[in-house]
Amino acid sequence: MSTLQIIGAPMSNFVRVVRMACHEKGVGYDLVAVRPHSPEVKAISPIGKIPAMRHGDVTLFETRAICGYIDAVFPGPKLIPSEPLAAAMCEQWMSAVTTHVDNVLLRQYLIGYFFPGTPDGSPDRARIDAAVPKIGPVFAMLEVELTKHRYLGGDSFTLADIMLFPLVNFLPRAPESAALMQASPHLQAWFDGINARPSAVATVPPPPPPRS
Ligand SMILES: N[C@@H](CCC(=O)N[C@@H](CS)C(=O)NCC(=O)O)C(=O)O
Repeated sequence: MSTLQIIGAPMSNFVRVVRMACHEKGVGYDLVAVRPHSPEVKAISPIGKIPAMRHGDVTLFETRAICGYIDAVFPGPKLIPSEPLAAAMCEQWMSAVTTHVDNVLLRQYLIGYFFPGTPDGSPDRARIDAAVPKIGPVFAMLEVELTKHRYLGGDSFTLADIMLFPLVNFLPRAPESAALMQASPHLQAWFDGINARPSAVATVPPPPPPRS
């Protein structure tokens, strides 16, 4: 069978999702560690975002589509449940994570610290201050869910948990989100459990760029 290629830089939370899915399934892959909009990515994705995937003649972009393909094509534990309600819960949380949680916590908030775009590289206070009121409700939503269930949407580990995990991994690195993380014991316990899985250990991203 052709080698699976996962294309994208390992510090990307979405690339880590796809890599963790491979490790959970026991699927070997080659990582092509390139940045967004590089020729390798643009050859597959018209949008240029990472990850992209190549498997023989099959090429895909978009994390959910790549993970769905890997889950369906390869043997190993199912990451997307087949029982209808469990599948819907998994889809619900994946959608909430990729459209809302990622947008508020990473794109609106953390980027203000890690990729501020300021002349001296200092945190983008205007961006951070605008985002801070929005991050508390996201933490509260996750804490409520993980108080009700051991995992997102139920009591079994699924792709929804993988989708959220790499993002939560970044949260202790900025002060406001670190404080909220400490105040969210169920989210912290969920994180610690997944952080100990071999799929998480095998895909630890390189350190973020230094902050001034
Ligand atoms: N909807 C895409 C989002 C992927 C995404 O935003 N990737 C980021 C890196 S984590 C990226 O490529 N950013 C470059 C850009 O937005 O141009 C997916 O689910 O794969």
